[in-house]
Amino acid sequence: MTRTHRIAVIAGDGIGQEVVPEGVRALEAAAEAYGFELRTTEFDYASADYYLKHGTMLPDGWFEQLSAYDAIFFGAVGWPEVVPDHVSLWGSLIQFRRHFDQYVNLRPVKLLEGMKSPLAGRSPGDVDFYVVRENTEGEYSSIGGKMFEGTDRETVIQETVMTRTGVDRVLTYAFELAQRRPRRHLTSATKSNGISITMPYWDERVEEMGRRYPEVDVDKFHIDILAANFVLHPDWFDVVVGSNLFGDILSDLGPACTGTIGIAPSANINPERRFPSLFEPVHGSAPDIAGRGIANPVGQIWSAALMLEHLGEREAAAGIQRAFEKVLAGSPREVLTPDLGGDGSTQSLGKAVADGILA
Ligand code: GGG
Repeated sequence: MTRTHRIAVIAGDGIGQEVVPEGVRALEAAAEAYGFELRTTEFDYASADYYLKHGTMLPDGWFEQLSAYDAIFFGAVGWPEVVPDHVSLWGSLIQFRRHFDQYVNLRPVKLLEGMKSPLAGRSPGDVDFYVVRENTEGEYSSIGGKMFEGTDRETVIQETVMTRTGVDRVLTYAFELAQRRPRRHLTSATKSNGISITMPYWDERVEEMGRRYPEVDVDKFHIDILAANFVLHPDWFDVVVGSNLFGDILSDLGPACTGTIGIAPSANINPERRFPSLFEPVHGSAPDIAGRGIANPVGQIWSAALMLEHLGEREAAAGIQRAFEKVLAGSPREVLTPDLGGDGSTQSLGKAVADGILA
């Protein structure tokens, strides 16, 4: 019997419109090469265009509509000329993450053959780790308010939320991931000297969890020196777990150390599979290059591989991974996008990967 996967495709804003078709091209090639059926449905919401027409980022009934899919394949959100960034993010991606309880944001960081790391003396194999970002609470909270607006007593407050359930479940995911990796090493990111309530709480939970996973070697770092060590010693890391904000920052910094964030993928996962998980590149809508056809599609294509792995298509996921790694390692300039030192396009790179999947 043919395996069928129903995928909701949401390209969103800016370069999301350019890289998502290349991700879908890779998925279609994988379906053909590995013998499964892909049923994709495109949605135009979660975009500035939709907001302009409807005054909202999402339609009524989006939750029921997207719940009917096995996964969501997402591009990027953000077009600040039209919608303030916090309105577009809170009106779309954060709704998906929260309502579908996608409490793990898994972001692999890997220096691949052919990539030019800005770090001196680093070669493939030296950088190969995961950032596990808490994805439903933490610093991304809408609890707070403004007082005395427009006066010199103007006051703004925004709270950080950490719940025991929320912290423990993402730590459990990270510890279990570390336990399956050969090095069994977990690094926790906090700032417990300055942020004196929530961050020491996170540290306590790490210590408690560490007692349940004695075979995992645990390091705790303050975020500032951890960021420095991403640049100085990226080879130290295996699984790095952090709060919503710290995980977000580290998962841009990590890929930047490999040469470009254009290749970085992410999986917003509901590990219990009660709801669809969402797969998107780490990068945003990049208004500075949108519409020029030069965005790197590999972050989107790698996200497609993570999605297939989540859906149980392990061989197909590995096939996509092999294909883009080979293209990055040995393609002429005319295939590669400018962030990779080439003068090719989103489509030339996407096509080369799809051809590789089918080869
Ligand atoms: N594809 C990811 C995307 O659109 N990112 C926009 C952004 O600002 N995201 C913030 C976040 O991931 O929390």
